[in-house]
Amino acid sequence: MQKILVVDDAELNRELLWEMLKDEYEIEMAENGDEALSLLGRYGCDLTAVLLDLQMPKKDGFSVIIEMKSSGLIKKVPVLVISGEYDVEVENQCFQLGVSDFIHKPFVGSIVKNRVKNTIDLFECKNQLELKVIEQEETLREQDQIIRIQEEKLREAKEFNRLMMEYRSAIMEVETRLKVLNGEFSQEYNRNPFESIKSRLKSPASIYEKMGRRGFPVTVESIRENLTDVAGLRVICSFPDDIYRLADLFIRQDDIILIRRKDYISNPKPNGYRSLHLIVDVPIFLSHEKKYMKVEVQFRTIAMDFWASLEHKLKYKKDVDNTDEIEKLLKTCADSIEELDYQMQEIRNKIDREK
Ligand code: 0O2
Repeated sequence: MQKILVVDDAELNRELLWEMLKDEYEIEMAENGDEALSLLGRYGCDLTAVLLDLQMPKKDGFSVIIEMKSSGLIKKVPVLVISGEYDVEVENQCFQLGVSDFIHKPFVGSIVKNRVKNTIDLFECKNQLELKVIEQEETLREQDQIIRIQEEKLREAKEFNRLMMEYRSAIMEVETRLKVLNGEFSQEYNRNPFESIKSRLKSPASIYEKMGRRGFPVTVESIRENLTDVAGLRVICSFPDDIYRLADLFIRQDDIILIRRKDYISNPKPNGYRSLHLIVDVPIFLSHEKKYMKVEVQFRTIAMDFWASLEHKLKYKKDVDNTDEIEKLLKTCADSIEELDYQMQEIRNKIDREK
């Protein structure tokens, strides 16, 4: 049963209302404002309605209404004022404070019942509507947030894809320049300084991993600034001297900016790794601008490349036993490869001289 609170200083009125409403509601009674407030404090929102007389000794009905308004309870529990007279000003004041309706004396059973029931129903409808509006506002806020996140992701993806397009263009630029040099050599000296070119664009997962490992934020600007090997080319030459000749001709081109040169051929890594690495800034020509992109170009002989591929596999294979022994064997192979590369180069020189 729904619980209602009847507040009236006149016992007769309380009895009358109790008689009229007892079959439909569980009724709490108070005979003044103080008692009413203490019952409101005890039951709060468990009350379905409050029937409240205005004129009472000690604390009057107005004070109860004002306290219910300031605690916000008047928005949760409807108040029907029991009034003996029609006073427009008083009624307006009550409505402004949040009172839901008036029941005028003398009480007529059917009118009281209907007023209370209608007020409770209307109030519940109003509350449910308000709740729906709050829920919809929350849903809208969440959807707005999702849309903003998606917009941001899309924007980032667009910028990232553009960056990748620029790196791809830089790879094409370098590849073309090296192929032009190869073509010229083939024409002029009847030989090719390089056998093949491999290129690769670093995968998003590798980019993400490397940026994280180095503690850089993963943004387009930061990738552009901090990574030098998103665009990578590997130039496979037949002889060591071709490597230096080709690399020199390439970096002497007047719009290529050399950022770093690491010569692991004259200064091999302790494991035996040999290659010449160039980090360069290469211009690419876009519809509205010329942009410099960082590219890593590795030069190595066929034999060095064969060695590096095998060694790279070992590095990333966690389940290989006897790594010490394999590393020693690889080092020995690397040294033999160097010897072999220079011997082959010597043979080629001899052939050239014979010619
Ligand atoms: P991956 O998977 O080939 O891309 P950097 O990483 O370039 O900023 P680092 O390591 O000082 O800094 O540059 P370095 O020494 O020039 O190495 C760059 C790349 O050269 C490596 O890239 C390898 O491709 C290759 N490399 C260098 N050392 C070795 C080696 O001992 N063995 C083999 N097989 N390759 C080597 P990543 O990013 O390490 O690997």
